Amino acid sequence: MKPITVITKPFPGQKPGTSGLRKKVVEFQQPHYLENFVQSIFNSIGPCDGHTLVIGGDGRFYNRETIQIIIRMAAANGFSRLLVGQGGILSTPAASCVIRKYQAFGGIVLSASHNPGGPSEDFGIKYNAANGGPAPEKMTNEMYQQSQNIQEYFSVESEDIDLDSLGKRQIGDTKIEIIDPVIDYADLMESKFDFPAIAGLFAGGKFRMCFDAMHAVTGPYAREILENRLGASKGTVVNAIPLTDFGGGHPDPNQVHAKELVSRLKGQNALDFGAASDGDGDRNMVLGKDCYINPCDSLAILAANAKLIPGYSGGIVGIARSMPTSRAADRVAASLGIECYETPTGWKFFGNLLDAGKITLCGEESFGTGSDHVREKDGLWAVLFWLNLIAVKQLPVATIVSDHWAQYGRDYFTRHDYEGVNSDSAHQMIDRLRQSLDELPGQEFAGLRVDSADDFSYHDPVDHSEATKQGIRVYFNNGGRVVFRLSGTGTEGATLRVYCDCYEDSPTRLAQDPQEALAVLIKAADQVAGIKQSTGRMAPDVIT
Ligand code: G16
Repeated sequence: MKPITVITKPFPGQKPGTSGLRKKVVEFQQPHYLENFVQSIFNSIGPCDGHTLVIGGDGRFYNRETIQIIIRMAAANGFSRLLVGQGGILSTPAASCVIRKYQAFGGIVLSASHNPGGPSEDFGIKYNAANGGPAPEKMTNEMYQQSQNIQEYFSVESEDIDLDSLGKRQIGDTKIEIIDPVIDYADLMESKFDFPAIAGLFAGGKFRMCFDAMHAVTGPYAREILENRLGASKGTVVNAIPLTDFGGGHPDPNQVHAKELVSRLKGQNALDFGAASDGDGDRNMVLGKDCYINPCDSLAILAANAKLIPGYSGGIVGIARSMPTSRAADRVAASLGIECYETPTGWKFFGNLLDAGKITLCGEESFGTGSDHVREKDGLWAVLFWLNLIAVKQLPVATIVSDHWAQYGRDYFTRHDYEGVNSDSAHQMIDRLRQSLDELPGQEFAGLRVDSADDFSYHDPVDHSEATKQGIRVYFNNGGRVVFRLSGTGTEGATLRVYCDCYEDSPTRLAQDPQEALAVLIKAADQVAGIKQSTGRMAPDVIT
């Protein structure tokens, strides 16, 4: 092993977004590009001497090559122990679990989440801190600063490490352990949920479900937990083999990209339960027979029923949701007499609240739900929570959902995404909205009057940091709310997200199609922002 120092120059734009640095694979493949960012991570968290680092990814194209580079650089930067998922695999929640369990210094997770994979698609890299959670903004800002001033990086000359067989390897003084990526996570799940009760659901063969792993990272996890430990029939998990290009699909668990699964939950021979997870296993979509559960409702329903689940039987101390997420969870929190925190989009904003013991559950409209068991959102955890709930209640999913609405009312919610729009026009549109905030109250759009409007800022109650410009909120006189923001995870142009939600408690109006229930609000949103004129699009690309 020979240490090497490589002279380099900064690349512009190595600024982590909502969740790490996401770019096209070809951008990462430029000489020194990846190495610069990895060294910037180490410079901002260092000194690294004597510490343990966890490394893994979602298996997408360029995962393995990147892991070899990171192993060499981690050895050169003084880490004494590296825990690497076998085959280079670790789902995002499993990485969080492993970091916490082995008290690592932190971890590097390679993923562009739900974005497609392959030589001309997306890649990503993110750092998770010692609590197992995404690096907070202070840390990612420091990484960016480092990347803009970098002059050299450190590596070693050594052979590639065998990533496929479990066991110990060594480069110089650095010990490398190739670990089973599933077992620690599966054990953690078993400690939280009533596995015998869930196994009972599957035992009679009457309860039928399908889990679509979308050829992404959760396949091995779902097979071990659902089929091996809980006894679901073989074949319950479909698209279970992680592929570098996700089989050419889009590993985004929503009704558009998991169409086949959705169709199996409809009609005469419909399954009782369906679920899907994304590229790196932190998102979830859950479905019942003829029933789609909006992630905002899912968070509220899990919170309302948490006491029925062994891992949460002592009750929950608080809930948090991202600002654009509907206010369904707030109603549950109010009835439980606990706090519901409203944070900016991004799981990293939940970390402090979880660490400080202020919340137990948290979630986002973007198919993310989680708890204090790790510091990431967790797709399979949400699926198991639902299965446990169904096993306890012995009711169809649709009944659990409608019972919830009957008790709390329903927060209709939809998100309209305009993808790959011209970045300048999108920013100009948001700037225009920002400048018009004072004039909006009192104005009418599509027959609705604006009550108030603002640009969301967050004051973290734990470390007192401020996050500003986190989304434009417009509140209307019918109780409806529209939020406009630009995505921080896209890699092409800009993605405009428009979130609409409105509360309804009339028992006769709880079962509408959200697009119909929110039709006027959607129209008002278009008029307030001039979406069609600014984007040149007549309709959104994705509706969730
Ligand atoms: C990431 C973040 C989430 C966020 C989502 C969408 O999820 O971890 O907190 O809600 O992106 O963010 P944006 O609206 O900025 O695109 P993931 O699953 O992509 O890592």
